[in-house]
Amino acid sequence: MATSKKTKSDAKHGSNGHRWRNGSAQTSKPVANSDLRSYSIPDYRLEHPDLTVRQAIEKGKDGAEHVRYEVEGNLNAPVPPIRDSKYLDKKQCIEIYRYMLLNRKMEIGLENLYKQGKVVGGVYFGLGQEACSCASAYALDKDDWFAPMIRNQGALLVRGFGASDMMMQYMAKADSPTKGRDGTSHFGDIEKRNMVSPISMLGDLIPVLSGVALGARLQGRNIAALTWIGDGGQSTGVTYEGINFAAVQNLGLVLFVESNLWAYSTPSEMQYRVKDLAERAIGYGIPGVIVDGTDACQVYDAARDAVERAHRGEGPTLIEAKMMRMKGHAIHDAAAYVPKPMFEFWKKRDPIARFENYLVKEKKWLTPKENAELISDVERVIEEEREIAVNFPMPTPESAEGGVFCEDGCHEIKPKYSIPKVKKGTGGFKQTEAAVHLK
Ligand SMILES: Cc1ncc(C[n+]2csc(CCOP(=O)(O)OP(=O)(O)O)c2C)c(N)n1
Ligand SMILES: [Mg+2]
Repeated sequence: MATSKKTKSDAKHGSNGHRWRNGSAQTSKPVANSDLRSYSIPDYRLEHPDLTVRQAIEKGKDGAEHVRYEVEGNLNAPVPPIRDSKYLDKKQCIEIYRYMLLNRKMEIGLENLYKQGKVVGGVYFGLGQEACSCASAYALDKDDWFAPMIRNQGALLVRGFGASDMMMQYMAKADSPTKGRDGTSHFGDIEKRNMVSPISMLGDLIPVLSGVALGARLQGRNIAALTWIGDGGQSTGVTYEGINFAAVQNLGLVLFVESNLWAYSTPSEMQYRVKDLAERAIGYGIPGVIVDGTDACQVYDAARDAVERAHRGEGPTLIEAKMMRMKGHAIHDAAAYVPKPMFEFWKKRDPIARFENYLVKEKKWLTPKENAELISDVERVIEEEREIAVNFPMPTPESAEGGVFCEDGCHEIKPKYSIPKVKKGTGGFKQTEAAVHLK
């Protein structure tokens, strides 16, 4: 139970006001048992890392104060096994593994293109988050919708984009999804792949995806609308508004909170005080689930359950995926502020290495030879896609004047599923009684 006593650990971690995430520094009056409510947040993880990051302030030789982060906890904990999926069979697991490899190798390719000076702007990576991006998107049905964030390039591969699309986009080539008008990930595909373009303002995709689910419902369909938000981005007001809207309207929003421990250089300890972000679901009145974001089977199962809830018209689900952002914010950020032992801890939990071990050694669903062939096939595909992308021309200067203003039918919005049904007689409004005034 909570206590008002100052504990030893409070004093020790006082430098940034951080206290352990168990509310131990709060005071509360005793409450009668009948007043207590209980909620449950299913936690699929087979491991609960107990690492804590704290801020330390040091004085340099020049007398100036420098901020640095330290990590505490059991850094030598054994790596947990992959949890068997309730749903995935051998073929599906291998397919997800292949997408994760494509995701990883495409991003290595992008990093190389950047270093060769071929990329216009920056490059973002989802290193360490491939299971979260790929296995969640894999759980969608064809008619479902999704909207990726910067770390979810793997989801685009799952939904049918080629690595060359992303490569051309970063190089601003003429045949890129935005025809060279954007150098990063701001593109969608509402025609074929049901993909809403990423919005840079963190959290804004959540109400948009809720709106997509509402639009589909007005056309007679309950669909799942999947998007992701970071552990930093979930602090925004629009996140609350979007989830709450989906909650009260019972819309099929499937929201992955990517708890990757950092938001730029801010550790999650300085973003929120709840122990787990899935607890926020209680406040919204919707189900919340915790998964190990480095375990593709757990990610898939939680996503699939949420997708099926959405299809049944039962409303949104918040899934917190715990993992670590294994690179800096983008290519310009060396992440020097991250304590090295944290990288070492999470490197041992590499989602691809663990899934490989699961498929080859534990399940024996792939022989070492088949695995080596699969990896070299992925490398061949990425190399071919890279060649296509690199050799494609840049847009012609004249093309800049096209696609700026609307031309006839240039972005006609048609109902995707059917014409919305509007009840007769709902066009006007009834004269109601005057408002009630309490005296
Ligand atoms: C509303 C808003 N505030 C700030 C930013 C600038 N910004 C872009 S990414 C980022 C950090 C995001 O961290 P997190 O949400 O944890 O996602 P991660 O990068 O870890 O995947 C910030 C502050 C923004 N894009 N939108
Ligand atoms: Mg983050």
